[in-house]
Amino acid sequence: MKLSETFLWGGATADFQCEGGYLEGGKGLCTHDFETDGNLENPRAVTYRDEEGNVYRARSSFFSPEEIPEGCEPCIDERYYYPSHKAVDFYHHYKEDLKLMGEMGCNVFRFSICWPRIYPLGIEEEPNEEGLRFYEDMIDTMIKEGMEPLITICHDELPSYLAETYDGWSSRFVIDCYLKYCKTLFERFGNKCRYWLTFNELNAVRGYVSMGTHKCDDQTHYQAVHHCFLASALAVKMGHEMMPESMFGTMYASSALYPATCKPEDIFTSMNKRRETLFFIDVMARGYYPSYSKDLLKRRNVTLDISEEDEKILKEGTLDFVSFSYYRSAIVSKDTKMNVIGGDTNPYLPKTDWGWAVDPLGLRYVLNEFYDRYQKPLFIVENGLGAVDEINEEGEINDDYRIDYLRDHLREMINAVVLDGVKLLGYTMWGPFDLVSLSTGEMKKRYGFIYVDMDDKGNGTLSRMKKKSWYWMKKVIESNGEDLE
Ligand code: BGP
Repeated sequence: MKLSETFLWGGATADFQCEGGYLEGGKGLCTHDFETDGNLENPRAVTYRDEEGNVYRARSSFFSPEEIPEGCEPCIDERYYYPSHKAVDFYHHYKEDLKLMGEMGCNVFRFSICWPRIYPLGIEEEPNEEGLRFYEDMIDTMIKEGMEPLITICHDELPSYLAETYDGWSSRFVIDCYLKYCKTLFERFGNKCRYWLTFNELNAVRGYVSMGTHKCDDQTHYQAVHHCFLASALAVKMGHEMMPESMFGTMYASSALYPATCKPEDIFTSMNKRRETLFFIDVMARGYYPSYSKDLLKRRNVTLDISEEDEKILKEGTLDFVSFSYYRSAIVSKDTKMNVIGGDTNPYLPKTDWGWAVDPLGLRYVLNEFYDRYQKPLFIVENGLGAVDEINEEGEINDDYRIDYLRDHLREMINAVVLDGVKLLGYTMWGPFDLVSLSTGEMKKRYGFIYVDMDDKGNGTLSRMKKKSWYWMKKVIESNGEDLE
């Protein structure tokens, strides 16, 4: 039951969920900087102002966001709390955090670069040197601590100027801005980084915060997604030319999807729903729009503007590996209403405090599904348990529930590799140190091996502390997955 000696073990983060320092180092505003906190009952929202100066909120949940009406502009209003502004201050704590990761034995670290730290507005001729220096030092630090970088070029965000001025990815012009940004990263970090992800979870995001589009309708969304497909393919092609050893992926929000019953209608619907989400990775991994997408787009009344040149671009820039997040699974029946990802609750599975079904076998299921489908190496770039952690009287955090979750998932991951023959490059656990939740904006939904002293409103000392799971994971990595007990 052995993983290969070159297997990569590490953690994964996103800039706006951990960095903070939102106006430091010459950084421009990012779409996430307008997003308030929230919780399960009160979703996160973007604050925006109308022409008379009145402030409103638009739900910015990445599954089903609300639009920002014409003539209104996103704004920052002092009555609200915006988690990305401070996050967990990784901007000033990265040396300490990376040291703790290195000490744990990690040999890879996934992080995203904040686009407006490099191009504050997105349209400048020259990049912001201070932003480049920040990431350069961070990369050098992780290499010194024994980790190789895995860079997400664009994690659900963009410079807000591109959103305000060009309506984000709905404009083809943003492809050029993205490519200029990629070229800068490849020139500067290409000799230190092998693995790159062009985007994060295109199959789950929509609307202003992630795509920079003010409208959220299907026509706007799928055209914007098409522009992301082109940007990804062009970046892959350029990356291969500039860095022959490089390998490119895109992060796909997985989650296993099962038919709710053995009724043929449920099974057929579940296959169709699965395709609606796999569509995003199908185009980027295979290099063309699959035949079923004609019907998928027709049902949504979407007519895409795709040229022959676009089709050629998609073919020439396919991904080298398929990377994905896996947290949960869901079921689908003929009557299920779902918005791309999601589905109904499986009565056979336990749930987390945030209602996510816990399904370790589902990880083995999707690993097999993706390897069969794409025949490309895979990379699990997010997995983990969001839970409330309590500090006991001895000042420790005994997060056995997290250890159980990870152990069960890692066991199935190893089964998929060793028994089923899936080719897997590595595993990066989501949020190795506690950070802000993407979906709810809370701090109390913690994933980390390392506790960060901070609450939902940003109060706390920001000090870091190892949880029990840190010691457990260290043993797992040391034994290359053989010691899971
Ligand atoms: C993924 C995102 C991450 C992350 C994770 C956990 O979809 O790529 O950014 O946050 O989900 O989700 P949450 O933070 O909502 O618990």
